[in-house]
Amino acid sequence: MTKNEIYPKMNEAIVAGDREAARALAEDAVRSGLDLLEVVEQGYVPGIQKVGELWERGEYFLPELISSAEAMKAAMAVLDPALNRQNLGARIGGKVVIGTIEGDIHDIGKNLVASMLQAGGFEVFDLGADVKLERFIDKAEEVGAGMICLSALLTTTMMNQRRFIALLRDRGLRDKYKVLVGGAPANRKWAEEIGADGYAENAVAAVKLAKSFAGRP
Ligand code: B12
Repeated sequence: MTKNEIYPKMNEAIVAGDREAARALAEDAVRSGLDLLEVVEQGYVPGIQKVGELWERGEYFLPELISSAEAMKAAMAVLDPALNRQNLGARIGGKVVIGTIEGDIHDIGKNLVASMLQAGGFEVFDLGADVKLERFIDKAEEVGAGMICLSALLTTTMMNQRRFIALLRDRGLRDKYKVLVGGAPANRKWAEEIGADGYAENAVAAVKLAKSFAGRP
């Protein structure tokens, strides 16, 4: 299948919450040697964005959302190891700790950013979702990370991004780490306001920014 044939099918599989199709199409993409970063951004991400719009218009409810999220995870379970294989030996970007912040269980966007960072040559420590603020710091200290990435999808939990930076300051560690924030309610102005080092609106932009912090092209 060509890109023009397969991307709309990936999109449809996510919107329909069809795990089996999402997984099979991802396997097809890997076999065909497609650019997997492009597959994620142009094949699957528009699907989950469409799901968000349907939810906002009241056409989708929780069960549909969960099915679509599961379909997205099924595709990423195939793509992640393949993205890693493409970049074996290229772990030159440094170590990154990432997670969805305390109180927030949304992890699709965070997973995408983690996958893309990994594909971009970073060693990624993904703490999952609903991660306590202290745990980000403990992990970063433990593994010697240079960057901490905080995802938040709720206007309530984005406040924890601010609290996290305050906590880093209190512990005298603020200058030790680059802190990147993201998630739908965040923006550049928010990042500046809370004293984060950067904000990126999607996974590709996040990788670019992380590379610039690591001094890489
Ligand atoms: C799917 C979804 C769910 C799924 C999550 C499944 C999962 N495993 O993640 C389920 C059904 C579980 C869910 C639950 C809830 N949800 Co919900 N959910 C969504 C939905 C439709 C899509 C989110 C998504 O996955 N988007 C696709 C990804 C790819 O985009 P993304 O997350 O924004 O990530 C991209 C960028 O933001 C960026 N990025 C993300 N993280 C980071 C981090 C860094 C460091 C950087 C640099 C970049 C970056 O890169 C990503 C890739 O491009 C949104 C609607 C929307 N428009 O966002 C609502 C939405 C976020 N949910 C909402 C709500 C209210 C809830 C619930 C509270 C509902 C409820 N009453 O129970 C619960 C949350 C419970 C909790 N404590 O967390 C609201 C939030 C409203 C608000 N202003 O706070 C939204 C906006 C829907 C709405 N309009 O009402 N939800």
